[in-house]
Amino acid sequence: MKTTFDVERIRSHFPILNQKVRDHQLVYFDNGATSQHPLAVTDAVSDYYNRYNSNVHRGVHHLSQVATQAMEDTRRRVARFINATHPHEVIFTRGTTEAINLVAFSFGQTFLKPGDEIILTALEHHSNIVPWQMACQRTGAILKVIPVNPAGEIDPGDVLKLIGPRTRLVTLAHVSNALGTINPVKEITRMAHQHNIPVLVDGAQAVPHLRVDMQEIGCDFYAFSGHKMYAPMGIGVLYGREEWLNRLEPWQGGGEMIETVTFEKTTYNQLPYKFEAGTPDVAGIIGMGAAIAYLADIGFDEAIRYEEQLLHYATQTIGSIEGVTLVGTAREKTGVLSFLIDNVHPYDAGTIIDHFGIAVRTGHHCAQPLMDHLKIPGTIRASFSFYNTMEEVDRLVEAIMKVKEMFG
Ligand code: 7TS
Repeated sequence: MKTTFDVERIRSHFPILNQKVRDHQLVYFDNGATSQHPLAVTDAVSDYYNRYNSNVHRGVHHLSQVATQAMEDTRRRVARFINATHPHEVIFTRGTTEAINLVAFSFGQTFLKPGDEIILTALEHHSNIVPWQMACQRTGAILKVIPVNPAGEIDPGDVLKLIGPRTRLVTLAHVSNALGTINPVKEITRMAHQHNIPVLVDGAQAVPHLRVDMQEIGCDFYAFSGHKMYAPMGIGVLYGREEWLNRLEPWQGGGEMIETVTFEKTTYNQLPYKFEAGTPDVAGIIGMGAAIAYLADIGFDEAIRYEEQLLHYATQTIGSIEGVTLVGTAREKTGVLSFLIDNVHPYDAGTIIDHFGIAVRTGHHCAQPLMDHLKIPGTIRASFSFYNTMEEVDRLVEAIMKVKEMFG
């Protein structure tokens, strides 16, 4: 298959890819779990530690000012990247998980009462299930689940059926980590808003593969992780619409989130600092800024198109192997190919595939309710990045043939 995307040049930016694993050139198909990092990101992080490491917001001294400036530049860059209205709608968190927990805690505390309802889908990652269950335990609210069809799609009509007078929030993944389905988040947000219900979107698997635009989607909250989009581990973002963030109480107390403190009373800082208690991960934030700049440098739109071709090629080649069943065949998909091999447990298949130096993930992908819904124990999941190649897909095809031979 022909493509104009210069993948060899891109690969040279990722030194980790150039290594042998079990005597084979590494094929890294576990990008859904975490992506690798270009030199632009690791250089930015080491530059921070080597040249201007300092705590932010607290010092009048030079280094502190430089670090603070770099952090706030990144906040503006993130805001532009996702088309937020204001930089202060970008809250830095440890990742998607923490971002969702923040909303589940703060929103739950103020807005959930016994018998209230949270709507979510059957294909959520545990990170977008468990925090809501915990909020329900604290408040007496309950969860309502949007079903998934055998292709791995949700029907917006089902959302409408579930919305009722007690619905307080709708939450769903933009892209399923287990199946790759792109959910109709814009349409669902519009439906929820017609009933004045806020929407949280888990964008962990979307941000690396799609252009996400807060104005276009229209959602009230959007969570994502740096480490799945070429930025360091331990940094992530909660986008929140200003009016919603202003209505929520802080969820952690500490330095930086306050305006004044006495033993009698504390008043809180303005956005975004109200939600950023304690010393932030400045290096991670700077690395995230570098990752976004990197995506712009390589031509993110072209990279996205290339990933589409890659997924298409993998779907065709792997999907046509006899005895392989694709799991998740939604019309709109990105990033992920999940499959099963007849009579082979996903774990055994993954172990053999690893012997060929190919990193895939096997299991329930932190989406156990989805696996139960589909009545399968798990899947083998190849998840892609723009640094993967068609030849690597061919290597996976060969490895699958070997698995079949061994279990034949
Ligand atoms: N939401 C989705 C849709 C995810 O895919 C993940 C991580 C998370 C939330 C949690 O992100 P974190 O960065 O806070 O951990 N997904 C996966 C995965 O598919 N394999 O490993 C982690």
